[in-house]
Amino acid sequence: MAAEVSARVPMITLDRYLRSMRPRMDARLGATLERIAVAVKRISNELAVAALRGELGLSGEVNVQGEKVMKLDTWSNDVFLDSFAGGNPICTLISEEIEEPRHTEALHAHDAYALMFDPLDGSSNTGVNGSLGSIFAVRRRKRGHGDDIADTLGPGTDQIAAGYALYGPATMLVWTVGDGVNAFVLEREIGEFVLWRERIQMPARGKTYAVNQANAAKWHPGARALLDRLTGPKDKGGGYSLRYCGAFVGDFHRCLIDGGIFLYPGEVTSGGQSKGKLRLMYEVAPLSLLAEQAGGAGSTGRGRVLDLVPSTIHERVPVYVGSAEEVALAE
Ligand code: AFP
Repeated sequence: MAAEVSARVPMITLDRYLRSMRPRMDARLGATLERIAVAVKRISNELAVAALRGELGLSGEVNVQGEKVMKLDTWSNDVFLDSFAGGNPICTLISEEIEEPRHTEALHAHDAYALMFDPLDGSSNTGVNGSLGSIFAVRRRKRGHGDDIADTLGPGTDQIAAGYALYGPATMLVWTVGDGVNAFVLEREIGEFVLWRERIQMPARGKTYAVNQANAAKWHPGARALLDRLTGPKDKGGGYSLRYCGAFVGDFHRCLIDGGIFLYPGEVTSGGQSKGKLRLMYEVAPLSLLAEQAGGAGSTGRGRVLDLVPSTIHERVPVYVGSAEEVALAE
């Protein structure tokens, strides 16, 4: 009896997909996504063997945010920096792990880009083989290149691309260039990202919420009221289940596929301000763009995330992101 052929035909690889988008998309943006894909493959491979190579644990450094840096944070950051060391079209790199932006000269000022990224999101999960991610966004340098980056500090609507890698049982690359959200899975046998779903639509409502509930006593009362509502009786709009993995990417991905909400409310300070933990430019704004592109929403609790203008590259904000209904309820 003839052997069954189980390979999926056709297999749409990332480069093939990007080539098919060329009439609609700037080729340099496509090249940027391909370079990100290579960085993600390198990180994915390293994460798979890091425990055996003794690469887990703290590096002994503290980053610009005052957080203890894991060895794999530094390594993943170096992979991203290395992938874009040649400049063109990316002439500015902004990372969670470096205080100041890195610049190279752009060959073409009219399409010089800035890339902002969190190279290893959820890095406290490294020691327990939990979900991890990388998050990125691309913005156009409106004034060409140079170290005055005021032109990249616009609202999140300025992002021309955003996405994330999820290092879970499978490595996924999920991205948008402002025309829907597409997800690719790393097919390890051929070493290529292969299309899994295109134009993903987030359910308008989900059944789960993701939050570090242990912080509830420090939140704004409005955030606690939201929690009461989500955990209250089903016939009063509650009945949600809690799912929290400690990596923004992992929790967001669940919302993207199954619906629901991720929230990291601000802590109320002595001055009455709501102080967020997650970073606007390379965590909250990119995932909010993906949420909107998939029919969901991203809010600070007081307004649309994508309308927020950062005052610094490492600014932190409260966030409520996910299905449209739950985010509207949060607001
Ligand atoms: P790192 O990227 O520094 O590892 O931080 C993880 C994170 O920013 C985000 O991915 C999680 O959702 C959130 O922090 C977890 O924070 P808590 O540990 O306070 O719940």
